[in-house]
Amino acid sequence: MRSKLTILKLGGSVVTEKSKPLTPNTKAIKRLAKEIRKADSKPLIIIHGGGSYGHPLAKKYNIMGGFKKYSQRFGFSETHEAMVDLSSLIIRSLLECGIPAFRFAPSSFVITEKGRIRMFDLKALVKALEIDLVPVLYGDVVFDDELGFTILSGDQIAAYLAVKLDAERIIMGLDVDGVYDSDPKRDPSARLLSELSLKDIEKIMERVGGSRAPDVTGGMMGKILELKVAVEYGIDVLIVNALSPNNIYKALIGEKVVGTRIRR
Ligand code: ATP
Ligand code: IP8
Repeated sequence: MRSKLTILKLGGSVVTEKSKPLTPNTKAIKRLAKEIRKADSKPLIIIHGGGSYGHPLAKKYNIMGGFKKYSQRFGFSETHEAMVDLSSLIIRSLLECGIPAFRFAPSSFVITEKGRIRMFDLKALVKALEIDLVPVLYGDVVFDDELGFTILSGDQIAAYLAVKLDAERIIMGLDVDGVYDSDPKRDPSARLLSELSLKDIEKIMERVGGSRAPDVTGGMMGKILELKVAVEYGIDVLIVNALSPNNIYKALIGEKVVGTRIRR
């Protein structure tokens, strides 16, 4: 039987101003905390992305490509600290709204191998869920068996946890209404795909072509590639626009909301 666990991923495009380095979207963070409180969905794990906190630093120091020179160690630490800062802003807002949020820094208990999760110590996380804490994780720098270190995305964490903890659903909050047949920010005629099956995903991949490795594909394609694993396992995924007020609330309470539903 499913645990009823919900995994909520708040994209970096929502919790930060993605085009302005180290700029949070404080208004969205505070509103989302209120929506999450109002929905009172339990058990819940919140994961957030890097946006303008993690990505510019990770790029500057080429953390994704692995440990090549000693000077990168400062970038490794700075990227992590930026994520801790962003996470603190989010956790503070959640606490102020009466949500018992608790930080789990992935770099402390996850090891990857060529960017894919190899070891993930779930014990403390499970203990936290047992007492109704709301774990907050995020895309982070991580130690990697092959690369020395790399970047682990919040999307990979979301799919991994959903499968390992037998979650009921993953809700992804983004700055667009869902998955379109092309990037809606570049193509004004892009159409929203409100329902997607695994077969549809295969077709979309074929059309996009080339970018099959989730750790190098950015934006929506990388996301879908990561989520595919959870969908294959039977977990429902709902992608909604978290910049539109009440969408996350509605999604959490199971009310109909504009978005993309991905099912097996
Ligand atoms: P982060 O990685 O910082 O957490 P995020 O998860 O919020 O960010 P992005 O990685 O920025 O989200 O991906 C969302 C972006 O993907 C949208 O803003 C959109 O411009 C872009 N995109 C590309 N192709 C598509 C598509 N087919 N449908 C919808 N969005 C798309
Ligand atoms: O934004 C990446 O996580 P994502 C986090 O979920 C960093 O892809 C540190 C760039």
